[in-house]
Amino acid sequence: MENLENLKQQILSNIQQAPDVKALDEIRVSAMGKKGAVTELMKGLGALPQDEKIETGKKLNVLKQEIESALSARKDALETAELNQKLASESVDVTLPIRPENQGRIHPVSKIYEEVVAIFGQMGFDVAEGPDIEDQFHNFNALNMPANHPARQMQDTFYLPHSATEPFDMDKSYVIRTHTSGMQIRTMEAQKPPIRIIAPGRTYRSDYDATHTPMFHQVEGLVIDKTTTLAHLKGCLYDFVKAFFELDEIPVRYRPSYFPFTEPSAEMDIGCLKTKTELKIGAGNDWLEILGCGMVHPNVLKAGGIDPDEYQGFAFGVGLDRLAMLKYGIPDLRTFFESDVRWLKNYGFAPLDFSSMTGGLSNNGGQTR
Ligand code: 2NM
Repeated sequence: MENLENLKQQILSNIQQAPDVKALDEIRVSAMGKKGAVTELMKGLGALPQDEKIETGKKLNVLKQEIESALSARKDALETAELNQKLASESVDVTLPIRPENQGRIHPVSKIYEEVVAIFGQMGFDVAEGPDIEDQFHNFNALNMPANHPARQMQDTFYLPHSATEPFDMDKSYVIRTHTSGMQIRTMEAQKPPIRIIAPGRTYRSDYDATHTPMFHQVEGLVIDKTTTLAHLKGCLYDFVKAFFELDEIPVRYRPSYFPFTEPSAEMDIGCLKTKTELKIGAGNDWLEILGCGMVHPNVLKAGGIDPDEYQGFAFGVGLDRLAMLKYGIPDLRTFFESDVRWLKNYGFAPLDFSSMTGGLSNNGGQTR
């Protein structure tokens, strides 16, 4: 039985030295497989005399158990080592600074939002943010648009069911706001003049083409005091466009217009030069519509709980997405909301370049956007 001891030493030593799980399995087969060394010895038992058969059989069984436990211990050790190696090679050092080319980007609309808030913030406006879901009073009635008012049909409104159990009734239903004007009403309800706020946010209308998306962004403004006039409106909006386009002078003009919530109402254009390939703002013989505005209608003041004989004010509304297209030369509005990271890499902004009136509005920290 010296042979058996040698065989055991040989197999156990092979097991100890197996470099990986695959080699270990080959050792197992060569010892315990159908034609393995130990299996062959088991087969040979039958030819032995009875007493030797029992003796050798016991030894072989002990040997098999020893081999099996050595195999299993080695397998555990190899698997643990493999896993550790894999974990080590795939580990990420989260404390490393990010590569600039992999850094996230700020969406152009977010950038414009910050810019507009910075400009009006410096003029002393507060920011009023509110719900995307509005009741009909704040979205329409209070804005001088009673039920059946033609302007209510003009707007391609998205209606929400008022109740899951009652039959659908358009006049009782909620809407997702078609403009942020509801916030102007909420502000009038909540505080006494003087009021000086902007209401930025998401707005929704059922419309989709190169210049319209069903969700878009707006900033509306409202100023109310005892002596607020159209001259204040003009001065405020002129300062805004100059600051926004970062120009010392811009030609502007006001065209008469119509909104149910203002009287008189106007649209503001800025001077520009349109060529086949370029749009240059602040010079040239062309005009570009930039925003809508007017003096708040007495009915709107009344709806907000403000006495129109004592107070008056101006309001305006501007589309942020359109401003982003103009300022940063982005041709198709639909691409704004496709969540394409390549688009964002091209048109987005570095995260830490905050817009401010002193630090630079569209400043990019020297990085290309
Ligand atoms: C615009 C154009 C003109 C506007 C009016 C009001 C309110 F609530 F004060 F009456 N909010 N926003 C307004 C006025 C909005 O958007 C093109």
